[in-house]
Amino acid sequence: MPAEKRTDPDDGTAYTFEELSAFYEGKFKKKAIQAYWDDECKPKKGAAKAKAKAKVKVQDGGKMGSKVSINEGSNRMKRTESNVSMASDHSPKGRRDKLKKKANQSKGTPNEFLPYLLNRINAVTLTQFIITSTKGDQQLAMLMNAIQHACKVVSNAIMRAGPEGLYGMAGVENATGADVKKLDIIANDIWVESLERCGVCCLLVSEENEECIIITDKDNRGPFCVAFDPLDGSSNIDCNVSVGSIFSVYRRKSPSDQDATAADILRPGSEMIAAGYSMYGAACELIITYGFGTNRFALDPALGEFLFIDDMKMISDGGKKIYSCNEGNSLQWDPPILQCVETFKDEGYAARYVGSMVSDVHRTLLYGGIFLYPADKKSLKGKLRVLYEGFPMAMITEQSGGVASTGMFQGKLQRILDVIPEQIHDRCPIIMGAPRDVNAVLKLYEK
Ligand code: AHM
Ligand code: MG
Repeated sequence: MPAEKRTDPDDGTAYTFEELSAFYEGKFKKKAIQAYWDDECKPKKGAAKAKAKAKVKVQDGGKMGSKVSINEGSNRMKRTESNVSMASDHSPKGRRDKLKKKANQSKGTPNEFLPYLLNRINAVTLTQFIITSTKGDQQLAMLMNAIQHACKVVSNAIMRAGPEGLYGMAGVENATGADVKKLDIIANDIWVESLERCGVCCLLVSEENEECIIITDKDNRGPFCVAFDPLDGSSNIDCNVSVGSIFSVYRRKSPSDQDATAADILRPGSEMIAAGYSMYGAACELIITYGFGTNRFALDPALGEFLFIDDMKMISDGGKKIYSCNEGNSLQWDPPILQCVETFKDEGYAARYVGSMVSDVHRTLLYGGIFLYPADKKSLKGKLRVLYEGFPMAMITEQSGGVASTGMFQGKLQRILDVIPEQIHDRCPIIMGAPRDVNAVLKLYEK
């Protein structure tokens, strides 16, 4: 026998008790739904209506600022506007709040679909962010778009690496003497091709190329010099552990009618106009700074778009107590580094080390603590490269509220961004993260 149906006066449709319960589940108490059914789903009037309303549960009231009520008006879900705070600026966060408010006021969308709207349609895409944040500088917008495109293509190559036979060594060495993997070469081709084709670069420096790539075609170049590590964390590529791409951007100083030279990029990190990194992890993320804070985006694979997540701000008290370094090198370290790591251990710090700079710094920015790749007795300049590892990560760390120092380097304690590289593949020691922890290391050096 078919189950009995009763007409819900809200929309004039007949429902079984199960259907009605499923619909109102989570919005009303079970008892209220049963009473409503037993009462033949009659519209509530006067005192009865007030009683029914009292049973109504405010749905998501604080967060979204909206209410649903049973038998109020002709809509199944009627929202009443309440105060929703809205940022007045045009930051991605402010824009998202604005869109949230708009979605909240929309008459037609049932509340249960709002999360879908907020996360997808109303999310600020990286493309929108690039257009607004570059403030009419079309060339910079072209560049940032080429960078986001390169990151998407590299991310896709990494995801397909297993089935397509892209793991393993390529059988050559790169500019800094490291063994090159197949994916290193693919990622480099993707970055070089994307940046050359966008038409706004005049000089590129890649970890994989010994010399600068100078763009000589005057009709297909622009003011930007870009240094990048197309796939950082090579040792992790073949075991599917997070790797990344890192980049820094300078505006050339030499006249635009001449070919750019290495001097256009051998400048302190403080002169960069933008920097960022992409992390190819369980999710693909892209972190960007123009020197006015740091913005974090995640790639939505279904849409093929990076969507804004949040501003990146380090936890003010230093966050989690984590130290991150390759302790296998400790026999080569100088006394202050040895001592600080021992102190961290004494103070109950946890050790975390992925071995991919992007992942280790990303975690440090989000959770707190300190990341170190210091100089040692064997490598007086450390391991990591200034232009496409140290500088961009230092700019992002500082813009997120952290500190980025070389420690004792070339006879003095230096801010990483003040280093002046002499060669495009120069290296420098790296100590970066929460002020609480980096300053503790610097104090040991000062002693
Ligand atoms: P790579 O650019 O050849 O991949 O080397 C850089 C990487 C960094 O991502 C990471 O912080 C460091 O090398 C790890 O080095 P180690 O294996 O000596 O700990
Ligand atoms: Mg690298």
